[in-house]
Amino acid sequence: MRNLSASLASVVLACIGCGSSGSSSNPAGSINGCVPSDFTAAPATGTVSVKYGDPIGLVYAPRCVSIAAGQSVTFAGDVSSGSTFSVHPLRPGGANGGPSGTTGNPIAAQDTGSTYTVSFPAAGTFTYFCRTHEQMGMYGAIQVR
Ligand SMILES: [Cu+2]
Repeated sequence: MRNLSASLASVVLACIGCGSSGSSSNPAGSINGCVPSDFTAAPATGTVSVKYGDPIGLVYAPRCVSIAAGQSVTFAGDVSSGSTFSVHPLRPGGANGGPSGTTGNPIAAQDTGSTYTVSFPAAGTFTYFCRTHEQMGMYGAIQVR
């Protein structure tokens, strides 16, 4: 009986993790958890920073960002918190097999280092995710106008 209780507790805990990251952050019609109204406009000039990993957690922030064509985005992990691409491998595309967005995604896979800057020359909606934590809601999208 003790083993059964422990098993049930594990299942419950696992499902709490699923519920908090899955359906609620990836509504129907969204792309990597972003609906059109989610895309926050970045400052009109300069490089936009998207943070990831600890200390903010298994997320990208901002998750849904809107930039102008020609702007760049820097994915920036806090090394002192252990947030690198080794821990959070960056991948272009739709998380959990979802829609990948506009073709010609300029984001390249990253497995080492902690910061990566990528330029977006053309309009579209470009997706990315963490290969390790995509099922936990670690993904986002960049809308280029
Ligand atoms: Cu990750």
